[in-house]
This record gives sequence, structure tokens and C-alpha cells, in this order.
Amino acid sequence: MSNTAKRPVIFSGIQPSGDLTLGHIAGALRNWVALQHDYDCYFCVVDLHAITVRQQPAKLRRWTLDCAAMYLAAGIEPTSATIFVQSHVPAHAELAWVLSTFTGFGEASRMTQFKEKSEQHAQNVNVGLFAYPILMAADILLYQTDLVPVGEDQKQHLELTRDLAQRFNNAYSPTFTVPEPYIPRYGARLMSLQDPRKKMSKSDPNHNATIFLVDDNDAIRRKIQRAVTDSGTTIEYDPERRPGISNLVEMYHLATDEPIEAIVERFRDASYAAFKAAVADALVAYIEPVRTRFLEIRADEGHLASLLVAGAERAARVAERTLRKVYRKVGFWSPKD
Ligand code: AQP
Repeated sequence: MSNTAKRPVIFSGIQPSGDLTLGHIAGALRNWVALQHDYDCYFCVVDLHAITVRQQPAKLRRWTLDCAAMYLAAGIEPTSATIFVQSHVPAHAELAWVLSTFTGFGEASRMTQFKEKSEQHAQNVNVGLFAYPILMAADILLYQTDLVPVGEDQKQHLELTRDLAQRFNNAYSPTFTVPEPYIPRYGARLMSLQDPRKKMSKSDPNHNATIFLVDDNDAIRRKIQRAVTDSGTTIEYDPERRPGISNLVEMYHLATDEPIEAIVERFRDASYAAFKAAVADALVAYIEPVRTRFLEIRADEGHLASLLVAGAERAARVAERTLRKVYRKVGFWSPKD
């Protein structure tokens, strides 16, 4: 583990609000793994974010450990990255409060994820859900992050983070690094298998819509076979006009690394059934080793726990440094100053 100031910093996180999906590999984990040796990485299990939607406590506890185990199963090495749980580092909530006083109400109201989630959870449109992007800004800014690998849906939140960093820096003096998004060319928005106009989501009530990383091989094959496509007959990559089949092409690319153009060329005249069978085979080969590693890691809870405790200690040291600086600049008195 090297914490030298010179390496640029990455921060990213996933909510432990369900079993992780192929979408998380595509939009997040795969890129984290690719970047982990060139950056000082902080990969967080963002449980504070998860409670913006009502969670069952026992499930939240289980999913928190599952989520961390999946980071490791996907290939994150705890010797090169800091893996930790958000609620173990109080500075996240503390900085979020300060940043909330720099965020306009109108500005926060424009966040599309808030609008979507308030429709999905109309019975519980809480202030935390509204403030979610401010907490996300705190997560990122605490670590002086240079790069944030995220899926397409988080682009707007990252813009807000950048605005808040610049606003605070201008109001006082340079305090925060202004982060850049890292959005992959393909897989930045893997779509639902049942409605290819909607994002694949871990909390979709229709389980056939989502490939979970803990799905067994039969479930993966069944879900791909039942995936909604369209009335075309050729295999093409055109997410606007042919979202269903294009989504399957992206999944094949994700699992095999074969370039999109080559996949389309090779399968252009294949039947939908034949292409779906090829996608299912590729996904089974890709996901099975991840699932096996996940189950091994999950079987040793003591080891996982000690890793998360050490990760939180490391993260807290860095986060505290930024928070102290912020507190001093806004004028909070401290006997240590
Ligand atoms: N379908 C997806 N395609 C590409 N990237 C995705 N991500 C999530 N789904 C996809 C990326 O994963 C990171 C964190 O996800 P999250 O679980 O914290 O939040 P989310 O985006 O709200 O994911 P879900 O599955 O839709 O969660 P629920 O159902 O709990 O709301 C982000 O980088 C995201 O882009």
C-alpha cells in the first residue's frame, strides 16, 4: 500500500442496497480494477447513501459485507486500494453538512436521479434522498480525488461535485481538488433485460430484468434467453434504434473484450436465438469465476471484517485532514488550531 502524495487519487463507491449486478461490473468495478495500480484508490461501500431508501437492517448489514466481498471478487486488491464502509468514517456526514450550506435548493432540485427515485419511492421522499448528491460530493472531495470512475447516470452528480469544489475554493482559498469523471465508452449504462429503455438495477422488482453477479449459470442463461429484443432480424449495435439487441452486444463485449465492430461483423446474420446462446455462454464463463471467488471470500467473515477495519482507519486519516482544513476555513473554533 502506497499513500504517496504523488499518485493521483480515485474515489468511487456502490450502495449496499441489494446484490450487485452486471451493470456494476460494467460501469464501475471493471474500471476500478483496470485503474487500481496507477492511482491511490478509495473504494467505499456507501451505506449512508443506501438508507435514503428504506432498508431492512439485517439485509443492509449482509449486503454491506457482500458488497465489499464483491469488490475483492471482481479483482480489487486490498494491498493496492483502500476498501472501507462509509459509515465507519464520520467525516463523510460532517463534510456533507458543510457542503449543504453551499448548495442552492434549486440546484439540488434539478438532479434527475432525485426526480426518478422520488417517483419510484413516492411513499418515502425524504430529505436524505434530496441531499444524496451533496453527500456524494463530500465522499469524493474528502480524498482530494482526481478521477471518479462512474456510470453515465452519475455524470450530473459529478458536475455538482465540481461546482461545489470550485465554489468553496473561490469563497476561501484552494481546498479541494476538482475531480474529473471517468465514464467508460461501452457499458456505462447497461440496460434492463425486460425493458431496454431502463437502466439495469439491483432493486428492480422484476428479477428477470437483471443479471446478478451471484446468479447461477442456469439463471444467467434463462434471463438472457428471455431478454426483450425487438422485431429486427440482424445483430446490430445501435442503442438508439435497437436498444435490446445493442444491450446484448455490449454484454458480449464486456464478457469477452472482443471489439463491438468485430462482434457485429461475426454475428450479423445469426438468429437472435443463436446470438443469445452465445451471449449466455460468454456471460457464464465471465461471471462463474467471480461468483466462486465471492463465495470463498464471503465464507471468511473475520478476514473481511479486519480488512474493512484497516481500510476505514486509513481512509479516516486522509478524510480527517481535509475536514479539519474545511472547518478552519469556515471559521469553526478548535483548541487544536
Ligand atoms: N446498469 C448499470 N450500467 C452501468 N453502470 C451502472 N452502475 C449501476 N448500475 C449500472 C454504476 O455503479 C455505481 C454505483 O451504483 P449504486 O448501486 O451505488 O447506485 P445505482 O446506480 O442507483 O445502482 P442501482 O443498481 O440502480 O441501485 P438501486 O437499485 O439500489 O438504486 C455507479 O458508478 C453507477 O453508475
